[in-house]
Amino acid sequence: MSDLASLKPDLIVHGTKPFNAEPPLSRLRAAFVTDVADFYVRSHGDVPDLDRDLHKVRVVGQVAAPLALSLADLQARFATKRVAAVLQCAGNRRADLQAVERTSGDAWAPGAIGHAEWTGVALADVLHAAGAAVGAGLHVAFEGADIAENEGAPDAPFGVSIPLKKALTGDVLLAWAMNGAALTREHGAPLRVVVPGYAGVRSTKWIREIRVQDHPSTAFQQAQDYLLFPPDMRAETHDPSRGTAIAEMPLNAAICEPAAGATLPKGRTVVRGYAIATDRAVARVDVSADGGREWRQATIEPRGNGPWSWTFWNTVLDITEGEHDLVVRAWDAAGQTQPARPEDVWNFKGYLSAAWHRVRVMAV
Ligand SMILES: Nc1nc2c(c(=O)[nH]1)N[C@H]1C(S)=C(S)[C@@H](COP(=O)(O)O)O[C@H]1N2
Ligand SMILES: [Mo]
Repeated sequence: MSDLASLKPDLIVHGTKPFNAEPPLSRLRAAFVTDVADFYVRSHGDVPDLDRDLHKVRVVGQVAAPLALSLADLQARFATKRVAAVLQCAGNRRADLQAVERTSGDAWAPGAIGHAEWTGVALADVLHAAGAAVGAGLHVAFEGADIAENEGAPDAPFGVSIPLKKALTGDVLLAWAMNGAALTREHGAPLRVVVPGYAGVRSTKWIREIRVQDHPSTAFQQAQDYLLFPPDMRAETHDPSRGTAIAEMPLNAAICEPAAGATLPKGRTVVRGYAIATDRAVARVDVSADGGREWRQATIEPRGNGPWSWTFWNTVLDITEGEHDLVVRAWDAAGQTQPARPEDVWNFKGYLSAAWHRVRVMAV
């Protein structure tokens, strides 16, 4: 694992085995397309070592013609497609929920997110070539070549699923490159799934099997782990039937600069961050310098956003001497905004942490 840490020397490491790490927020905000070196890593087990030429992905289940495709087969048989998309962990910003009450999982700051240009083929094209069944209740299950370490359950191959309807949208990719370069091992080499708009967990790395079936994946990640639970549920009373499988990510925003706990000179202070509304547009970003009593509107930076990109925003606040709670909240094109308090969205697994983001600073 030390090799991964050395490839990503600036990341904040949550765990080394498996390697789980996120960039400091100033680095995350430094580029609209996140450098691979600054892109968070979230793995559930050891990184498998797959041969780029020999590895094949199987397409099976409710298909007329099962396939086994190497990377070269995919590149030769299907049109190459590029999609700019944010990938974010369902546990992004868990630290804010953890501050309310203990949750299971790593206390991610707002850096378990990144925006990349993915190159691959449309999963829809591959499913069509396999003669996949079509039907409203069908699902596409993904299995990785890694063995996930499952809390309270035996280790098993990583597995998740998405509805067939989502798989056929054309923007779901089998990707072999990130920002124009071959995927690195920790990001899923030689091939991964990218499901724009969905929690990162659905974007299966080291993909080895794609199965069309009439039910969601029964693997641990899908059936038991990545579920949003009501607030009364605890690890001891864990009942998967009371959870909702996490798919689309909620509206969210974070202040990347200044950093939490920073001491700054009083006066004009540049505040910068990101916002994301899944497939809706971010319509407005409000920033407060007094804990959320008064708000001003940040400037939304025009970047030629694709539908799955994030939004960068900035503003300048005039900050007086003393301690200040800087706060951000975004609004989407449907006029919805984020919940004010992490208390209101707390869940014991610490997922979908999307309350107003607060950063306490001291001006001198
Ligand atoms: N095979 C496999 N795919 C996986 C995972 C994994 O552990 N194994 N982790 C998932 C989770 S929870 C996230 S958030 C993203 C992280 O992708 P990244 O490490 O490339 O940032 O990969 C997803 N795909
Ligand atoms: Mo994740």
